[in-house]
Amino acid sequence: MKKVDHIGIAVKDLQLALPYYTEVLQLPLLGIEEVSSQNVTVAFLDAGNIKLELLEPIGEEGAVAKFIEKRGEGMHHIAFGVSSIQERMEELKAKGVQLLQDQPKQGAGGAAVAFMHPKASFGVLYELCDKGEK
Ligand code: CMX
Repeated sequence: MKKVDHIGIAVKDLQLALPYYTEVLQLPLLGIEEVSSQNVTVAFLDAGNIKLELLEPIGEEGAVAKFIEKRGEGMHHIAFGVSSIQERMEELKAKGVQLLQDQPKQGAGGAAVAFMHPKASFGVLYELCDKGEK
């Protein structure tokens, strides 16, 4: 794992949550994007070395909607920036780590993403995020 790329935070309503981040904490808003493969609308904020990703559910079926229903708003996942995601996934699988999919999916900004089951990571949902950078 090269570095933490972003921290995902589940919110019920992006428009309600954003002013806290942009006006109170004064973090620059980098962009807002709908990620239909994950049933979320996301907003990225610049927090120095890493980004914060606010995740608002679209509909009631996705992972973030379920998370908020069960656990409320708050920290949802930590994303590691990686290169060659398929190889990283194979390495993790060989070490017995349960991944949540066999193939990477398309995430925000066109990155290839995959998740490790939180049960495999002592209660933390980790994402691998490959933006094609070396
Ligand atoms: N962090 C830590 N633990 C989590 C968690 C999270 N974000 N989400 C669920 N869990 C825990 C639950 O508390 C539960 O633990 P217990 O069995 O002790 O109660 C266990 O994992 C199973 O969870 P669940 O509520 O039964 O929910 P599901 O099994 O339906 O889904 C998960 C959990 C992680 C498999 C699902 O959320 C998933 O597939 N996540 C990956 C995709 C994703 O999160 N996408 C949204 C982000 C998109 C983006 O960044 O663009």
